[in-house]
Amino acid sequence: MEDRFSKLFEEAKNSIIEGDEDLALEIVKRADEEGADLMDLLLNGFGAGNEAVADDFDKKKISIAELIYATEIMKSVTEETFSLLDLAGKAGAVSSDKCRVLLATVAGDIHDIGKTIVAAFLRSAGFEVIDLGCEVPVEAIATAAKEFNVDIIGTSALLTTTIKEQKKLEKYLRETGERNNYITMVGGAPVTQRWAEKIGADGYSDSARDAVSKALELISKKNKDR
Ligand code: B12
Repeated sequence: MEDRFSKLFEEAKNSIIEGDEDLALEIVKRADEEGADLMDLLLNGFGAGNEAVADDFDKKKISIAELIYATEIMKSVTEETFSLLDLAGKAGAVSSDKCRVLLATVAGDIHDIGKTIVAAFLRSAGFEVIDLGCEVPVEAIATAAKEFNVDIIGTSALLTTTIKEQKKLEKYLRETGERNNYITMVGGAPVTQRWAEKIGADGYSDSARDAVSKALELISKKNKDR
């Protein structure tokens, strides 16, 4: 972040903590006009606010209603940022030699903020992304992967009770003989490299930035192995 924008980043953080949607959207507009890095602002300005709210929720300082409210503002800000960066729903805008990624939050899980950020990073790196949203059952993920002929399937799980869906997907793909058609990637707060290895997924990352480099690494490895 450039020094001249440090106040703006602080204001962005506070707008999420204070739950002030008008101010948050006004900050995005101002940042765009002033030439700030909007993705940096989203992740490290508004994102810092999101983390602070998450911490407060974990420490029981705020209620679930306040958390949901802050989350909704974070989503509006994310949408506004993506639309200014022309990243929203860009599937199809990429040439056919670019890699196609299917993303979904697994069945029983409604957490989609992290996955949406991963989708935006992949799109900005030139990947074509099909985002199936949240609460997506394994069978639906596999059907869509085949229909869209994707290279990578990435799943997100935020609950200790739902990460087992990632294991279920690996098993399903193996049993239906489709496992070798795809690279699989897993993510979400409770997911670890160890978990990825245990279930037989090809890649794991704990951040959107690393998800892009991991995806590129796995694609180039697959191309070499061909
Ligand atoms: C926001 C939030 C919510 C919001 C979700 C809104 C939304 N649309 O997403 C609301 C309020 C709706 C919610 C509901 C619930 N939540 Co909640 N929630 C959170 C919270 C505070 C933040 C999650 C978040 O957005 N993080 C920010 C993003 C950017 O990070 P991220 O998701 O980890 O994603 C990054 C990486 O993991 C990675 N990544 C993510 N996905 C992928 C995918 C791939 C392929 C790759 C490569 C990488 C990758 O890149 C991302 C970007 O850097 C967490 C606490 C926490 N500190 O994590 C609890 C938390 C996840 N929730 C929790 C719980 C229990 C629930 C509820 C069951 C209700 C409740 N009692 O709170 C319900 C779940 C309902 C359901 N069926 O899903 C628990 C889970 C506990 C557990 N061990 O299972 C947590 C940990 C809070 C807690 N300490 O209790 N929640």
